[in-house]
Amino acid sequence: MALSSSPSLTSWTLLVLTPSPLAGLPALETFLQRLLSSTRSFLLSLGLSLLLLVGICVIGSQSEGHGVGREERNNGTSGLQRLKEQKPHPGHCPHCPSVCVPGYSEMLLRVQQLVKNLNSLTCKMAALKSNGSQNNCCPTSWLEHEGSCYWFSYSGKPWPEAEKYCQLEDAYLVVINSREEQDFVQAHIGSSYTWMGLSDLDGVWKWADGTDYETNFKNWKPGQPDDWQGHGLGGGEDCAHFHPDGKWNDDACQRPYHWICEAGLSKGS
Ligand SMILES: [Ca+2]
Ligand SMILES: [Ca+2]
Repeated sequence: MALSSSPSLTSWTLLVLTPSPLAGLPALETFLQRLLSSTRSFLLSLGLSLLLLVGICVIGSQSEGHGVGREERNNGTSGLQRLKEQKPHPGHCPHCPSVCVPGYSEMLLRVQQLVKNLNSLTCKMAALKSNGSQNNCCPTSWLEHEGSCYWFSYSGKPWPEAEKYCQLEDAYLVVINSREEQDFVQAHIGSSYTWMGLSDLDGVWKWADGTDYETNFKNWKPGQPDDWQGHGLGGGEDCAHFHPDGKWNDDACQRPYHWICEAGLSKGS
């Protein structure tokens, strides 16, 4: 009875309770606004933390500079160099290493890491805003270094499968172009035997991205490559890998070694 006596109220109730096909759009907008807002807040707080750390470093450096005196200034050592060269002083806190106040060098490393994180976040924000058209960042979990992105595996695969894995990631097994790149990779492979993008499956050594083998950087272990056939796996050794010390060896391609993918910096997601 009450419903039939209030037709307009019933209509409004139905209108409010019936989901509209466009109702998701404002909610999506609100969600995106909140997402952007929270990201901005995060960036802002990260920036403030960075400034605070830089301030602490500068103040600390200046206060120490008063005690260092003329000798160091005469030697021309900059405050930054001193921070880089300074080693932790175990005598400060011999019985509580886990709770020691970080030294300047450690603080400098943290500041540098914060700067890297901030750059990465800024890059990803720019990519988000441009809907991916201006993407110069490495994907999450890839390391950026000197214009390339690197991904280090946590498991092992035969060389052909590792190469396939990288190709599916729009990348290739790592190509070492310089001593500098060798040092970077070497610092991240730990104690694992690790495949690189170098093979001579058809009898001629070739890099995975077409880099010329003869003129390119090399770091073979003495006596390698030797195409050894005594391993009993059939054939010789046609795929190159890093030893834990960074030196290269050719080995049977079916061995399940770790691997590294490399891609240009334009790769991102
Ligand atoms: Ca390379
Ligand atoms: Ca060998």
